[in-house]
Amino acid sequence: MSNQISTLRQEFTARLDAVTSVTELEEIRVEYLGKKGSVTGLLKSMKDLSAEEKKTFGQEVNVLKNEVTDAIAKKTEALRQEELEREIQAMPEFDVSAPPVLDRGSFHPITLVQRECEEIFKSMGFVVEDYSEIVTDYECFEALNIPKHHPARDMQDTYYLTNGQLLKSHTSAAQNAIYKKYSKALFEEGKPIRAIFPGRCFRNEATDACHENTFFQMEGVMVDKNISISNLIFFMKNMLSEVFKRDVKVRLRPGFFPFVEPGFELDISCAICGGDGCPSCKNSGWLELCPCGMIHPEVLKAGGIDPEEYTGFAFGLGLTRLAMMKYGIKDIRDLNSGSLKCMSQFTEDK
Ligand code: FA5
Repeated sequence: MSNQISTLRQEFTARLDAVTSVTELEEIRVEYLGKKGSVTGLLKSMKDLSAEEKKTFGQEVNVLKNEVTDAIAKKTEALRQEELEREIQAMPEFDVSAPPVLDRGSFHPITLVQRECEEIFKSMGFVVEDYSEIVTDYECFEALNIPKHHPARDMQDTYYLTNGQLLKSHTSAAQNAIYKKYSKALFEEGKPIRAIFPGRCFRNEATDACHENTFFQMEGVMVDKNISISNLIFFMKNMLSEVFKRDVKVRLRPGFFPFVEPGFELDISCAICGGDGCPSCKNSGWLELCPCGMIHPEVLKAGGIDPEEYTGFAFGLGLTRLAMMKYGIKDIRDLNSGSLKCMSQFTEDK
């Protein structure tokens, strides 16, 4: 019995030394440790032995089994390392002066849509503002009539820093700063506040074909004397027909946001399915694109503007969704994929 074990051990050691590839090694593993393997065979043969023999022989076979298992694991690691080194040796040396593989880069579809919207709003007298991605709770919620523990916060759970600041969940977080920045010119020179502020937003979101945890919005506000809902509808219609260069089907329905009164949801007929329903629009045929409304008096007050004298509208355009609709991108997650194959299709000289 012991002879059988030492013969097998010698034979295995010789076979292992001769192995040169992971594939060969796998064959050996099956030959020795597989269901019909030699070591497994020895274990099976124990059933015919006496209790005393089983004890000593069993121990010896188990020692052999462990040796074989360890030796195969070590050899696997060594072979993998050798293969890696061979691959590294075979790699061409990196040449900094070599011409780029791609002829040229391309703008991201969101950048293209953002720039287009900026041009349209600039032509209507709006200024373009930039704002921080990290904001305070006051800017993101309190100044927008969303006090602590307000249920509207649930819809916009975001990522918090240890100092209490947060990654902004919507571009509305810049509204307060914009009112404060431009109200002097409004009061002293009668210049209406007309500003758009595109930006990246973050939400703790379960992602799907039309929801991302990182996406872009473009906020717009206009404040002056006698601003009404008609002004809001006029600007929205103009912007959409300019972006799509054709008539697009939109619908306006009531929507609740604590920072506007009244508030609306502006939906666009899904350009992917033509309104029939698909995963990109959650099978409804419509995609929520641009909620909007008349700025709530409390929000104007927080921005230092008297709501008795001035009124205004605000909108929060979903830029990422607009890019999807404009370019027929079925899944929003492709936009953050970093895939050149996907993104380079949108190359435009801008
Ligand atoms: C807001 O964020 C409000 N701040 C918009 C607003 C501004 C209302 C001013 C009134 C006045 P909402 O959560 O619905 O609202 O988001 C606005 C738009 O951003 C949506 O219609 C959609 O187009 C886009 N959006 C929202 N969440 C996501 C997401 N997870 N992924 C991609 N786009 C999103």
